[in-house]
Amino acid sequence: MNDRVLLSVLILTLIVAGASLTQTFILTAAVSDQSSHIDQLAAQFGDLAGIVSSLVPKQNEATTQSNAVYLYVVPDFGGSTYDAFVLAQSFSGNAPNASSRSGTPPNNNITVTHGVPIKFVISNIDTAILQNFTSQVSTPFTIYNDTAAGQVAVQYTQGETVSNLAISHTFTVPDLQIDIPIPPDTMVVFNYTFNTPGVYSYLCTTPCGPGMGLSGYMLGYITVT
Ligand SMILES: [Cu+2]
Repeated sequence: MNDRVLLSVLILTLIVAGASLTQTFILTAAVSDQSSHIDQLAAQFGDLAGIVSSLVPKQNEATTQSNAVYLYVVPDFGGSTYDAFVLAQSFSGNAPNASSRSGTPPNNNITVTHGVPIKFVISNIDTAILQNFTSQVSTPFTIYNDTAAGQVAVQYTQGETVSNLAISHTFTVPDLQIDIPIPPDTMVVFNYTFNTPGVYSYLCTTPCGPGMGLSGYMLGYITVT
């Protein structure tokens, strides 16, 4: 083999090796792109997937009295801007459409027994900030936030003043001075013992859209037996 042939073989080898390297690089880039895209989707739809899976197994549970009430605040539950309080156990699996007024409004009415401490767990998947809440606490509550460092609980005690807390909604029972602020993307927990049987309305007082004051959406009733 003379020098010229040797040089040609060398150049050809370099071209083939270079092409193969380029191909490997493109493939690797495509794969890592795709997995970061999947991670992004998972982060974006994590909350939604969470609520769907938590609602589905409870569809057929009886709406019996219980010492714990699990309530979700779902943005746009009844169509665009119709936010709602949703009771997991009475959700039929079909998303209602409040704006067209078709179908039956969802049932978010609660039944509890008087004299028994009831634990309310309100999970808010709405990320909107609609009001700055300032009030003196009459019913103590705890707000749970998920942060990069884990879950952070902030307790509010009776008599304490809440100042300019950024919230999406409230859980308010006007007749009983219950006024619980609900910040975006949080879980709010409080205990309450109803002393007198009767029917009490609960509602959101934050201007959050046409679901306000609409039974089955941002308004429901608590029957105390
Ligand atoms: Cu609201």
